Amino acid sequence: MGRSARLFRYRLPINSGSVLRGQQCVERVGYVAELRHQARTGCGEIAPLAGFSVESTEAAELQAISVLKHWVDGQEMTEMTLYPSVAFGISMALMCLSSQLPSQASYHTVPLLSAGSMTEMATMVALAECRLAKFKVGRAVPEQEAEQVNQLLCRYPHLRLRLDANRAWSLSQAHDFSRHLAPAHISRIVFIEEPCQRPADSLTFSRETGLALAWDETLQHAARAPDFRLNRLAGAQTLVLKPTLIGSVQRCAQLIGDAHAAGMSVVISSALESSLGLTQLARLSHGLLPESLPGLDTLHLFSAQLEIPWPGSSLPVQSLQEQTQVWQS
Ligand code: OSB
Ligand code: MG
Repeated sequence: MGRSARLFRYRLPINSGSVLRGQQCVERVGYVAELRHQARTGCGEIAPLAGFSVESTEAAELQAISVLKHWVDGQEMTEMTLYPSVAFGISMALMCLSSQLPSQASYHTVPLLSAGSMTEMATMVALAECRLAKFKVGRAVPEQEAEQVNQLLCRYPHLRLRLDANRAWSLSQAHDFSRHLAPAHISRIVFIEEPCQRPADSLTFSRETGLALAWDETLQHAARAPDFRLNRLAGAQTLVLKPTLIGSVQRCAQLIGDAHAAGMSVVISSALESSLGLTQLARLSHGLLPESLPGLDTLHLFSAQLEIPWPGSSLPVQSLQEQTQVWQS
């Protein structure tokens, strides 16, 4: 067959504080599967995210090894039910092996802002020439956060915002937030992700305020059901799709097609992958969603990149060879 494979475990220092409330992590652990066939190679990242993925790191490692063994032996893999992170990484490695992943991408993602980053000079410079940013809310008093959004939109008249509350609010807190938004700003909010603890409240909030709604947690959760149907997610304008939490590239493509058919937009987003996974997600987004800007601005949380640098990033790059090889065919 001429097939061989390796699995690497990486560990990279990260400061996830501004993105993951509560679930701080100081080290990101994940895997890279490397497939070889004759002179070609393809890599994919398998990195379950604690607090978001159902599978543990250890379970993903065991399953990845078993899938790689199957592949090296030339066995059919289509019948295997895989964890989302494993399905994503392996399908991505296969795509790369057969040169199906577009080599082009736009590496302009949507800058990720939080209240803390707003005073930083680098943020101000980036915003001056940026038309779309993402602002994390649901961390402080809703009224104050609305004020911050107002200030931001006043200061940068060309800016539009995606907001993300990660289900932080009750319906009444969500209304506290929207009441303090300047009415002229409502239309410059492209969407708000998961405003309320309960999805039903998010739907009510969106209907009552005219703020467009995006599902993130609700999508990742609903997509786990074996009988998942997209019509369960009706009422939102946008789906935020994290491939590491959804599954194979083919499944992501199917979901995107279904969402578009139902009149919804889709944004591909990071689950804190390393630069290797993030650059692949940028290429995937370019191929599947050429009109949509992905939410991949999470590399700055890391202190190092992995093997494939993100264009323009000055972070040091660790090679795959420096990581732990946990399996080899
Ligand atoms: O809440 O969207 C989230 C990253 C890891 C886990 C959860 C989330 C995120 C992000 C990624 O916010 C950035 C983005 O979507 O723009
Ligand atoms: Mg989100």
